Amino acid sequence: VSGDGEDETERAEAVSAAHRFRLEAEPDGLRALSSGPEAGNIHQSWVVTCSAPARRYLLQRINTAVFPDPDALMANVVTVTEHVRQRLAAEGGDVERGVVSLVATTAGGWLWPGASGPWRCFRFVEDSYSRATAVTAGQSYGVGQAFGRFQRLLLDLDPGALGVTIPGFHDPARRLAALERAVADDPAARAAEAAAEVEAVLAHRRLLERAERVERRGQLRITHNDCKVSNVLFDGRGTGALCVVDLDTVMAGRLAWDFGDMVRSATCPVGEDEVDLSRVVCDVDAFGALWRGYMSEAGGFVDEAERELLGGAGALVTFEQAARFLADHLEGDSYYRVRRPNHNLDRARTQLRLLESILDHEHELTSIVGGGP
Ligand code: GN1
Ligand code: MG
Repeated sequence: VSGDGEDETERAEAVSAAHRFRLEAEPDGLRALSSGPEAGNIHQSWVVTCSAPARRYLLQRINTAVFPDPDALMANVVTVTEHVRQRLAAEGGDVERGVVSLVATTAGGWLWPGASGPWRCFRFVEDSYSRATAVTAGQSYGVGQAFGRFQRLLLDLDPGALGVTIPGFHDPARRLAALERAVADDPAARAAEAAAEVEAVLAHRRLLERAERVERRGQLRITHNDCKVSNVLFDGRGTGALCVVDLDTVMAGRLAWDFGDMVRSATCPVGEDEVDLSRVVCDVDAFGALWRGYMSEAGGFVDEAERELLGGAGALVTFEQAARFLADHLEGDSYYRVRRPNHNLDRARTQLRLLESILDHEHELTSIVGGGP
């Protein structure tokens, strides 16, 4: 049975793909993830179910417009998941559910070349769930803890061991230049209509100084680079976070980009798609919980220079994300999946509102962290 938003050709390809991986049983169910926190904005994902024995898998068709080198992408995912698994085993952690694991193709690789793009497959992390937003202090704590742990488990992997899957990924100056280019070229004829939002983003240009500071003072580590709430799996058997997912942008980077993304995502009770801007606020208590959760894992390795950059990181990454959504709107929605007209414009407005709220509270945030913006 086709679910919501499924396309027949896509589905047929997904069915073929399901048979190209070494599943532990015959697949008998297939469902597209087209909405909800698991769906993501980039790849197309499907859940494959088997009943004898009961197993679930996550099948994904990689978006090669965003990730032009899927082999290099998979090499990173393999390196990272193997390293995290070893580290978890060494410290008596949950090897089964504390890290995602890939399933090989019947040919022995990690990708099956479908007609519309390369496919990969993960084992489903059982009794786990993802959330679009963190609405309790415990959930914000869990987000900080999960990404902090992930960084900690990768401390002894050489950043040079990973390829660059997207060059200049966290680089607000580059993102702002792309926005200005999109305004000038105006390929979808939307610039006039979005002039107020463009102006609002450009008005925060001074935040670029923070980006320079992050690059200059923060040491190069392995970071996740997409630290949003929906990339954390929570434990369905108990409370708290289990692990992080979406390892496509794990690369050498600075802690401030990760922590800033956590602030952007885990201190606001509503998500990026919210249209009621009155609900878009940065909650200082949620920030406090996020910080405590993060430091419960990262307290042992964050150095003084890095720590000073974290209080101002939320505003910086929210600014960067506003520029990215707005540029994509002006470019005709070629990057992020959209589900309605002006979706990326709405997302940019939400980020702008959140940015204002973070800046309003920045005094309180920096006093929790120590250091300045
Ligand atoms: C994308 O893949 P997904 O949906 O988890 C994006 C992130 C953005 C995020 C905003 C490779 O993440 O950088 O912050 O959307 N990933 C990529 O929701 O661009
Ligand atoms: Mg994701």
